[in-house]
Amino acid sequence: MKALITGITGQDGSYLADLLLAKGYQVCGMVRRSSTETFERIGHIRDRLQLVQADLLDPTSLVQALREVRPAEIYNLAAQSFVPTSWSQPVLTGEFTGLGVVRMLEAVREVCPEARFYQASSSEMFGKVREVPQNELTAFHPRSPYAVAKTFGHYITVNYRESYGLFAVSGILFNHESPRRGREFVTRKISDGVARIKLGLARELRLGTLDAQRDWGYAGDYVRAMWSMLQQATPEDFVIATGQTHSVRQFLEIAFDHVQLHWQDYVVQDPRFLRPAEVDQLVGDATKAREKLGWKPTVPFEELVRMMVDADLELLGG
Ligand code: NAP
Ligand code: F7E
Repeated sequence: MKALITGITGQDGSYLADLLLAKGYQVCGMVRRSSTETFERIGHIRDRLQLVQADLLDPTSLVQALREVRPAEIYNLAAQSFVPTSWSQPVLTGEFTGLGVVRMLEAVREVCPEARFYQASSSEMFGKVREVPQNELTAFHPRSPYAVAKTFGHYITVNYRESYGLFAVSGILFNHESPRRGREFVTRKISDGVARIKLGLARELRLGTLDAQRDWGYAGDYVRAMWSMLQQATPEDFVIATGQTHSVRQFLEIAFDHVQLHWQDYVVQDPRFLRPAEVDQLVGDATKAREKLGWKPTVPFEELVRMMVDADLELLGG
């Protein structure tokens, strides 16, 4: 089996590549041209991967990449994925995260319509939530340019399945984290900040709202769900979540407790990190995934927080 992963250099791309290699797949990653390589997360498997250069902004490059690889499965994980950047760069976010999906789908239609296609949709589409918890039937109310772009990506995937009979599925994944998470996201910002403070490398940690609540899971568990969705007899969309929600404040408490410090002594609330529109609380209902995919999360919240703090302590030499 041959799989193509767009966004292989990102958090999820690297865990998915680990999983598919372990299953015996030939794994190919789509990477964009850069003056410096961004292969930090795939360094440990670099010699087992085929990499092709293409960009979501350039349709010809996508067609060429698919012609070169001829994948049986395509995981479209590439996107501008940081919510605050979507307000400062809304047009680019729309291009990457929204229109990038239809460019990929058009390339699939042209080159390999028999391939199975996974789209990385997001719980951010629920935004100002209509019901609690959120499932596959919950209406969307996106609250950022990122979420609006993801909503387009979601519906265009559904539409190409219904219009052209593609095996195209959309995974509506709630927040998932790991030691490979980008440092600007709140979980990694906290685990990195706690490690720096503990090691005497920093004195404070500046954050936005501490009240926001998220359904946080472990990225290694979530890539298993992506793969399972493409192994089903019929293409369907799934919510992937733990079913539990915690506040940023609770994340802070566990992270600082783990190194025997009090978060109140170090955390400074900084209005620069507040958003023009906030998503206050997300919590997912993954009953369908449990019943049809046999999927369930394996890493509880407290363990995830401690895992991330320990990894950052080790990385910084503590
Ligand atoms: P990430 O770490 O930010 O990785 C994003 C990837 O997209 C990187 O490999 C990046 O490449 C690539 N990329 C960005 N723009 C591109 C372009 N124009 N052409 C080609 N590649 C491009 O994101 P992640 O956390 O792994 O998330 C994976 C996907 O799931 C994203 O679509 C994200 O929006 C979505 N999602 C994430 C979560 C979550 O909690 N993590 C939840 C729901 C959905 P460079 O290395 O070159 O920058
Ligand atoms: O924020 C609050 C912030 O940036 C979580 C992406 O993977 O998951 C992610 O989106 C919460 C928000 O993730 C800071 O206001 C407080 O309420 O870690 P985040 P996100 O926006 O939930 C979804 C599912 C995706 O699809 C996205 O791609 O934490 N918060 N203080 C902060 N957030 C950040 N980043 N930095 C702060 O200082």
